[in-house]
Amino acid sequence: MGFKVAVVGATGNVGREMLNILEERGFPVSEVVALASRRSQGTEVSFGDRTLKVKALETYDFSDTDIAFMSAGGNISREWAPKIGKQGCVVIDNSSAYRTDPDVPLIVPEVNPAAIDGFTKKNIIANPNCSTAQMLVALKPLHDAATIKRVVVSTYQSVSGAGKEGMDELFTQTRAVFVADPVEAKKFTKRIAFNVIPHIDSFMEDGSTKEEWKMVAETKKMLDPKIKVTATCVRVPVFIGHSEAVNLEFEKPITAEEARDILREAPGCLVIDKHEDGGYITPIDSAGEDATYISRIREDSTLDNGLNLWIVSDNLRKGAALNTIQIAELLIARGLIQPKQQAA
Ligand code: 11C
Repeated sequence: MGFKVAVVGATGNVGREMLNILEERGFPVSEVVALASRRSQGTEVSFGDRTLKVKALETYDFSDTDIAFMSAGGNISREWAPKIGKQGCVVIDNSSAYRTDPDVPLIVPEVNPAAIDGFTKKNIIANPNCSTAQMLVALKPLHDAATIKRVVVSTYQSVSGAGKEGMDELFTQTRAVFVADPVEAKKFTKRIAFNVIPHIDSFMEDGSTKEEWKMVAETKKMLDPKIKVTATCVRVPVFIGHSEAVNLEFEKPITAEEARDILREAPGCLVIDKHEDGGYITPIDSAGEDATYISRIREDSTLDNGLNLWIVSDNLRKGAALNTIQIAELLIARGLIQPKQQAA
């Protein structure tokens, strides 16, 4: 059994990672098609030891394709996802375009797998924002055990979240600082090399940013609408791996030792929590890995039932490409999709 799959946005950071992960995990494909906008047509991308020539999204016929993994930005998704879905191809969309649509499931397989069954309304499934996905992988088992009331999270987000241009800007600025060239900020609003910027995505009316709002809205949709979330999202000069300092208030008592034991058994989680020099995870350790890592688990004595955690994951993998492929694996595992070519 093999599925014909298309990767839309195949030349971007996340698109390339999707191709890597499809191949690494041995996803059952009969054919893989790399798509991007017309101006990238003919560019070559790797799929295992093969090279795929990128085709133009605008002229591609999705009627015999089973799954489209989309990561080409919100505007492309808003225009194309409904058209692709109507052609009977299931869209798994990495943009923010459909995440709060009540007719579109927003899925992290370790968190809310059963919600995927509602995908047939639009044939679209949304993949959450990277900072929410990794946080919820760690929070879900703790919520099941002791019911989270409130989350206070500060993020330390790598430049790869802003795409290849973000990575290039950190590299170019760092080099410019060393060779005493003028430092130019184009992609980010201020210099990112040797700096941190408390601003990701656009500003909202209440003074928060869209990235912070996404962490609130997506947590409520996937985990529990009753949970209160407040977030501060910060860009840091790290290439890959988002980190999060998370403070949790629970309804029921839970000790750090209990939380550590729960997280050690939880799907997708890896606890690295030795109380010694280097006994914790940093973003550079998470790059290229699938796990959501949890360190610095400790009780917060300023709350009745409070815990602090440090959560780190590769934002291009669990935060984006890996989670979209896991969503497709979930569709198959739940018997919700069959290859068109086999059914015909
Ligand atoms: C960042 N989290 O690090 C963003 C990237 O809504 O999918 C992903 C934006 C999104 O800049």
